[in-house]
Amino acid sequence: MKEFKHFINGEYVSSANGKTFENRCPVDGSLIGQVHEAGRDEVDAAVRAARAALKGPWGKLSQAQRIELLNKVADRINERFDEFLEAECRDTGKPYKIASHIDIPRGAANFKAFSETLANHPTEGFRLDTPDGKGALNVGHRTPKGVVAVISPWNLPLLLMTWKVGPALACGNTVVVKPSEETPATTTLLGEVMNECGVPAGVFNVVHGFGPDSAGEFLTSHPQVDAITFTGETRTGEAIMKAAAVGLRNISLECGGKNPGIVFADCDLEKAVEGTMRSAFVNCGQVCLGTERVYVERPIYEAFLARMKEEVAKLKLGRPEDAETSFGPLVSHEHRDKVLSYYRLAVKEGATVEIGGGVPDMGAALNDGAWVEPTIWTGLADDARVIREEIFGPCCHIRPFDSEDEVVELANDTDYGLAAAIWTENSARAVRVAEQMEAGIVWVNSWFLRDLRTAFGGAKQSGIGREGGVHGLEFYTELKNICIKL
Ligand code: NAD
Ligand code: 6OD
Repeated sequence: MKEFKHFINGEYVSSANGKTFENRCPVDGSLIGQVHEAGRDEVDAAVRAARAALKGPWGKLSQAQRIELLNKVADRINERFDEFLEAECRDTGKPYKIASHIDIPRGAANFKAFSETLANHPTEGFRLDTPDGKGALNVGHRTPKGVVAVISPWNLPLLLMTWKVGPALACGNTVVVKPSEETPATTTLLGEVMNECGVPAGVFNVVHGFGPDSAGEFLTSHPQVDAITFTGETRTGEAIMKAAAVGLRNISLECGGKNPGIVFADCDLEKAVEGTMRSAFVNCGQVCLGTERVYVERPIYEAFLARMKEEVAKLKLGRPEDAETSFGPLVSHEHRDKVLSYYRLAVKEGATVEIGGGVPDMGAALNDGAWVEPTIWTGLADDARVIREEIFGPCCHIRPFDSEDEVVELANDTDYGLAAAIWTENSARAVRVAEQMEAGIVWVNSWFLRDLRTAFGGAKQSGIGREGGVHGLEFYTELKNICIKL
């Protein structure tokens, strides 16, 4: 039985209020352990530790020394790869095959990539002509924002948490992380790694708990927090934005999506099927960038649908550690209830269930897990709730279209604006359509192909701000202009 404690000022601590909650494995519903739930006292202690660390040894390190430490953290995650992998897959149920290629390697890479970006980022400089002819030099100087609150979700727990912690620390900030209540394990383990690598106490802190009236709310409303970076649902983002308004704290929001995939008749059909399969079903469809609306040009619509159904039928449901498993359970029974409510709604709204639509029989050992079938629908109206609301499950709706203008309008007809995927061998068309997408990220003939130097974030209700590469510098640092009269 595991016990997940808070990590504050370099030490694992219990909650003074004695409150804990259960952490269960979604594969079979078994109990993993108990998680301590932070009260205001633990959150306050974590924020104070983070603030003190800004002025301690951490604040005195040069950029090169910080980068060296963060490289060590990345290496140590890789040395303890199997422990991170096991912990992540137990919490989420995701297949080892996927987490060992995506989640854990990116968890490590996030500590290297941003350090490199920072090390190579030029200082801004302008020479100003002045009436006396002597001029002035303007030099941009960046300082850390201070204490950054990191609120992360459960779908890619280590990847999405380190995607924020990596750049925050590279820029010299300190952090207090509140991981999702569903997935406390890898964030807790990272505390050990920080200590092993000699990261000073108070630089990386973790508090566990829920959102409202719990650790999430206590942290985001703490007056000593200077900036808040959040990944999660749009409605939660709204609540956090309200909390950030008090004291005008900086905020970065990476929220939900209802992303379109656009498949033109001139695509490479097999590439488009393979990419759309991944974008709809990898991680059991629990990826914010995933494709829940697929639009296919009419001449290849029937062929595309048939190939998708063949591939869905081949998905191998099973235990995370089995080498053949390509499809795991949803993260929790609570999330399964939500996804299944959309499965029922789709039928009520008139969908044809092309494949799936229910709960698979996994056998006695796994039937208490949070399993659902991968599902494809057709025939829904464009204003159906299933087409408009984010489901965050292994499902997509496939609809034919007849012209480029029509599909651009359909794709953009959403409150969200995170990502889009376009499948065509016509590069002029690809660029033309990509430029019209109301989304922060557009992939052409690919999906989730990540270059960490690029901007990441959403338009419309998918978020505010951009992280990644130099864009993270804007959020994680304060840019000061120093003007020197010559
Ligand atoms: P969620 O919004 O329910 O929870 C995210 C985190 O916020 C959790 O740690 C939760 O405890 C905390 N939280 C909840 N209410 C809070 C409050 N009032 N104050 C402070 N903290 C609070 O999201 P989730 O269910 O964990 O994740 C799924 C959602 O995340 C989906 O909508 C998905 O699209 C989105 N997501 C977006 C991105 C992106 O990069 N845009 C990436 C991954 C997931
Ligand atoms: O790859 C990333 O950096 C990233 N932020 C991915 C987000 C995935 C959403 O579920």
